[in-house]
Amino acid sequence: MSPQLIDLYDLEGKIVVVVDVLRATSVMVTALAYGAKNILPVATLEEAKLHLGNRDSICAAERGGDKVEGFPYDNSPFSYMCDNVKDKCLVMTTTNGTLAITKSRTAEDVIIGAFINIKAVANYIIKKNQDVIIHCAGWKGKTNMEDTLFAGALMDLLKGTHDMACDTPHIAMNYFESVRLSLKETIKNSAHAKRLNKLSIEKDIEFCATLDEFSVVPKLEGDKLIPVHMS
Ligand code: 3SL
Repeated sequence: MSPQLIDLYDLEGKIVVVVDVLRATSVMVTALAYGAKNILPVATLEEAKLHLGNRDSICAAERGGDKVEGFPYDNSPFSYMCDNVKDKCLVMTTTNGTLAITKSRTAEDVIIGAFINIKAVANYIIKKNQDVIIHCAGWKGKTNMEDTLFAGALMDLLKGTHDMACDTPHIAMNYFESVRLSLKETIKNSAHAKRLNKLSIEKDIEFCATLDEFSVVPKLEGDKLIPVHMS
C-alpha cells in the first residue's frame, strides 16, 4: 500500500509491479510507447542534474507536482507524446514513483504498471507464472486511492492464476469492485487529483485513468527501464 510498508515483504524471487498512476508510472509507459530507448529513474535531483546537457538523454524532474526549475521536462504524459523522446534515455526523478522503484530493487523482476498498460502487465505476469507484489507509490509514504485501485484492478485480472497471500490484496480488490463502474470519477476525487487540479492538468488525470492505451511493459534491467512489448 506504500513504500513505508514494502520492507515488511520479502521481494526475493518475486515480480514487483511498481505503480504511481498519478503520474510517474503513466509517464514511463507513455515515454517508452512513444519510442524512448530506456528510462533511468533516479531518486534525487542531484543525480538527475548530472545528465543535463547530455545529447542522448532528456531530463525530467518533479517535486510536489511541479516541474523543477532548470529541468526541461515535467511529469505530464502529454510531454512525451512527441518525436523528442525517440531513441533517447529519459532520466527522471519524481516525489514518490522513482523512490518506490529504488525500494523494489531486491526483487527478481521489477516492472512498471499504470491503468494505461494494465492488461499488458497482467499478461506479462501470467506468462512468467511467478509470485507478485504490487508496490503502490502512494503519496509521501501514505496510501492513496488511485494506486490502491490499480492494485485491485490488477488482482481482478490475476484472480484466475494467483491466490492472495494476505489481506491487503483482498482490500484492494474489494475497493476496486465497489467502484469499477465509476473508476474515472472516483480517481478524479482522489486527494492527488485535487492537488493536480490546482495545476490545471485535468487532462492528465483523465488520461492516466484510461485503461489499456498501450501494450508496453517497462522492465528494470540494471539501473534502466527498458520496453517489453506484449502482444
Ligand atoms: O510523486 C510522483 O512520483 C509524481 O508522479 C507526482 S505528480 O503526479 O507529478 O504530482
